[in-house]
Amino acid sequence: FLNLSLPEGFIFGVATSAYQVEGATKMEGKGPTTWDWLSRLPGFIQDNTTADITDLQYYLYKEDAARVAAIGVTAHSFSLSWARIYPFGVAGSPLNQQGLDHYSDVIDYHLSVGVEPVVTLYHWDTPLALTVYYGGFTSPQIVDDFIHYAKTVFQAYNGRVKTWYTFNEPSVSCGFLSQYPFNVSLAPGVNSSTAPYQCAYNLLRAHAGAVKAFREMGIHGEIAYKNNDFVQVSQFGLPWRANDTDDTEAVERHASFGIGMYANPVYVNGDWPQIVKDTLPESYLPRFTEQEMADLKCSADFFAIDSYASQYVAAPPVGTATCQANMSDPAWPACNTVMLHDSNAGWAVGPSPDPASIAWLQATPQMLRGYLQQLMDRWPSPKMYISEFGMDEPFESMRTELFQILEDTTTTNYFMTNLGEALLAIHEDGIPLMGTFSWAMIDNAEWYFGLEPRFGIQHVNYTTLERTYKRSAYALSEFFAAHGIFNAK
Ligand code: GCO
Repeated sequence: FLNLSLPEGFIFGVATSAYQVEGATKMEGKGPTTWDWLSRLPGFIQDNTTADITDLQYYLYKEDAARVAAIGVTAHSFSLSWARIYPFGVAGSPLNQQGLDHYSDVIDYHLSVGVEPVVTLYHWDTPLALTVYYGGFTSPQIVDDFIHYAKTVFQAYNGRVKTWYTFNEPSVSCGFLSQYPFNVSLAPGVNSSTAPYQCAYNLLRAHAGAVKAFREMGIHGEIAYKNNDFVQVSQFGLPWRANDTDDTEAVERHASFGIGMYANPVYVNGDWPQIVKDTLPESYLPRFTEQEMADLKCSADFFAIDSYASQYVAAPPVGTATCQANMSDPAWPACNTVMLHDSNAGWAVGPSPDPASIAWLQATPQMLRGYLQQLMDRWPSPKMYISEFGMDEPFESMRTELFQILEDTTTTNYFMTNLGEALLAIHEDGIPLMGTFSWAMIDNAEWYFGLEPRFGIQHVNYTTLERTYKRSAYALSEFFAAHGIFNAK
């Protein structure tokens, strides 16, 4: 008989990020962000929407917090918009008190309805001034500016926030730099093939510096960053042929050039993975000083993973599988890993036949246990969160009536299957998982893809801004209540 209870204090969380839900992009002293600008470039966002309004959570945060409290949610992971607090981003430039006060109100309101505020400092929305001025994270100047901003918010919200993140998915914000159209011209001295590595180097030093300040200032709570994989968004690999040495090496490279670029310095030894150092010359990838390594090592109190999809990794050629170019490892041949979706595994969504749904998201909840095990084997930590998981419902955009849209049965199945695997991971494998955060609390602006993909467990009518729970919201509520986790406030 399996004991399938959840540990006491397990978090029933939902997640959002500032750019994706806040709207109000020009209100109350906020400076423009790089995404505010990018979303105005014709054709940059697939459906030509901006996030100027999106959910208007900037003004509707009380409704949103209360609505998730009502279904039992115990935490909301959201990000602060740096440009609301420092409109120009630069250390020593004017502070926007209204922005700082706004998030203070947001935090207080969440606490008043029993929803723990989980705060991320940076979820990709760089103040535009920093991008224009010095190329954002491709410049070492960002390190001091970020630490300065971090200290301001630590001080302001200390004692009210228990869980903090410096960065969301650094491998995505750094990795996709090379695809931004402005990157080369706006980052002097940094060419687009080295940009992801300069970014990784600067971002990691900004992370370590912020965590050092957090600890020196005696800030209450725990801090980490949110991991994900590199080669493609959130895809993690297991070897396709279990005992094949080529496939095992492919997995090793995939992991090292992916999560390992960030997790190795923070959770292992303060340094880049060996395989990465052996491959990339210093001109590509700056080396850390002794002091930087000391600051990086153990600069996280727990391990957080944004877990969406996983695939098998193989060394090519394997059957008819498509070849995946590895943008992070220039020393590898163009076709170095093959990403395979296991269509025999009994859970095969994606790439969805629905042209409107997200192509990269190949949901494979049946692989979650193996995935979590690999993470803990490679980058051990006393505590783990699934800081995001979710999917957009296939064919949702083809449904015309709200009552049809609300029946997000595939997404519901995805959440339930993942949570079932999570229970087994906790009880059978001893994974120290202490919370999961569903992406997303509500439908929102999905970066390049605009408003069309709907990841929310609540539907948002973008004309009236009305929110409605979907099937998945009720299912999550019932699952957690049945396992003794419910916001009783
Ligand atoms: C991410 C993201 C979210 C996305 C989500 C769905 O961190 O990748 O935090 O911003 O919207 O992953 O694609």
